[in-house]
Amino acid sequence: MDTAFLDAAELAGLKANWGAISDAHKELISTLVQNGQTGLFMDWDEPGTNDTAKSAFLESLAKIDGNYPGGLAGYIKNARRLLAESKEGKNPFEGLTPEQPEKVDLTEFTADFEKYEAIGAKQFDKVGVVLVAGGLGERLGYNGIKLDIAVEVLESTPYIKHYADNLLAMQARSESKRPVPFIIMVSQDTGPKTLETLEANNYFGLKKEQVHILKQELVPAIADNEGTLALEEKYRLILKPHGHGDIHMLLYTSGLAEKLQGEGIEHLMFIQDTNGPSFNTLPAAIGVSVENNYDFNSLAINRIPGEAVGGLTKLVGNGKEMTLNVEYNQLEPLLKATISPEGDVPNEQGYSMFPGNCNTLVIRLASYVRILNESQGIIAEFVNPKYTDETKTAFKKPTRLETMMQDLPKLFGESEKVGVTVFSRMWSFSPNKNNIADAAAKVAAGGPADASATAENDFYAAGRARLQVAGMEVQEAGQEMILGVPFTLGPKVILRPSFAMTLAEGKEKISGGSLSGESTLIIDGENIALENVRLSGKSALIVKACAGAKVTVKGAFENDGFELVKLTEAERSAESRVPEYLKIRGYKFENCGAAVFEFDQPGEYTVEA
Ligand code: UGB
Repeated sequence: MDTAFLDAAELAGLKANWGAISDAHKELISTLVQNGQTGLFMDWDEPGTNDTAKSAFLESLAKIDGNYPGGLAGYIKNARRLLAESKEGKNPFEGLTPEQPEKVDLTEFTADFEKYEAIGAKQFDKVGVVLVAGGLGERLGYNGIKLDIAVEVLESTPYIKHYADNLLAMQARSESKRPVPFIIMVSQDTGPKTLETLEANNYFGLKKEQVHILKQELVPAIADNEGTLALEEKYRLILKPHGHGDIHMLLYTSGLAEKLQGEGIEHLMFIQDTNGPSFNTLPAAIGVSVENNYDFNSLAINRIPGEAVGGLTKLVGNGKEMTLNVEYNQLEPLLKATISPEGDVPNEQGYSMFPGNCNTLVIRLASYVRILNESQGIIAEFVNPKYTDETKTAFKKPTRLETMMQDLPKLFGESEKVGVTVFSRMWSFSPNKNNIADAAAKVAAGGPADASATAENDFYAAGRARLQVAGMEVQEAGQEMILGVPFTLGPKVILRPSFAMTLAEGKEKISGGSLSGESTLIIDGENIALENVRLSGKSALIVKACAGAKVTVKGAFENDGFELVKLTEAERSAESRVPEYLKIRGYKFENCGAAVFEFDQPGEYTVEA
């Protein structure tokens, strides 16, 4: 190794410490200096002063170097290229015009919908689920991990349990009964608590071996257009998150994508941490991918103009076309520059011109593995520096490279097929992302709240929809505003995935019956049949049956059910001991006498009111 660089005056301190540095670290320092990073090693203290901080610093550099394909030198090279393009003001969509992507419209529960569900349901043992859960959810302002938040508060089911229940239901329905691989991406912010939750709850009934935890690492912040890595203080880098696109890199570097392919998995479904309805869409979305030969299937909703979800477009021009998500901050400028001088305005139906990205993705594993091998899993990094002025020579604060998981198709060629499947909103997309105050402001501005209360609302709405499709009469109650966020009072319906994963299953198990506007129905168990079940007023019925317990439920039930109770200001305050998952929605339910029937032994039972 050429160590002539050590003779520079500002590296005298480093030179004095050189003898105590390992060969691997020496090599890395030399590479970094060659890549313009002398600043990282300037003014080192004499040996004997701050030695622990020096070794920790070198260890952290080595760790980051090892985690990023191409190492730190690769990261710096990519940063310089992207920063130069950003300085130039290069328009990423130069020469491209947005058109409608290839779409399958499943916003209605038609025969087509059921056809796709039937195809998808046959694939349950060929699907893996990938959950990206490395984000802290700053917009929500929740103190723990988002996976621990309850998706509904009648039984307070955390998101992670709801997802695990769906995996168990998929397994129970597949011929092979093979465990569905569950890949969870965590970060240093979310990793320890995610593991703690899984361990404390016995992996929610999943086998430990089917759960694969991948940890995304932070990346170094960049101080200037030359790609100089930024220091927090001497011997400490500033580190920042690299975005949800890290999942691709981790599935590549861990070898997991290839391993799962070898084990017969054909599709991966990628979901976000707090989008409860994702699994409603899984059977039909897989069916669409299979039937239409999609390598990449983006699940979408009819987007409201201005909504903070990307727009899915087919970009045509420069002799090519590709279907891509145009992120919400880039959509308006693109539309103005091309097809809509007025920008992101509503169409005749009141929707944005392009479907909105739910960031639920179904990817065909064979094409995915090939793309990962070609790209080392580094998917379309971008940089978004905030410059101090229009000369674009300095940043307001250090920036970093980022990636988004929905950008994978940027690496596709002509032979890869990308499509979009549009679902109704309550069925597919109701993320829990905003705190009450921000949610109320969004509602006041005419947009969706994407908050805890609306996520719970839609959870029940999807249950109601399944009952209606099965022929039950369901009266919908009015809405109540809770701290500026709308909540539909009922009926509150939870049909656990153990009971039904497809519409056809619901139809098989439910005949007739009616639910009044404020009633509650919770059904959990594969072999439960509802025969003309009627709930009036606020009545609530809860039936749970273990595997092997066959239960027929009939008749009219009457009781005082559940009461919605709004939290007082004192209860919502930081000092109050009310659980945080209730504070972030502003209400709770009180059980005033729900009828509960639980069967934990196999057998045949009838419940009759
Ligand atoms: N996430 C990670 O796992 N790691 C990270 O470094 C960052 C996030 P956000 P975002 O559904 O409303 C996306 O922050 O990025 C996980 C789409 O880009 O909630 O602003 C995190 O834990 C956008 O097109 O969302 O926007 C969470 O599970 C639109 O679809 C997930 O990534 C939007 O989501 C999303 O992170 C939306």
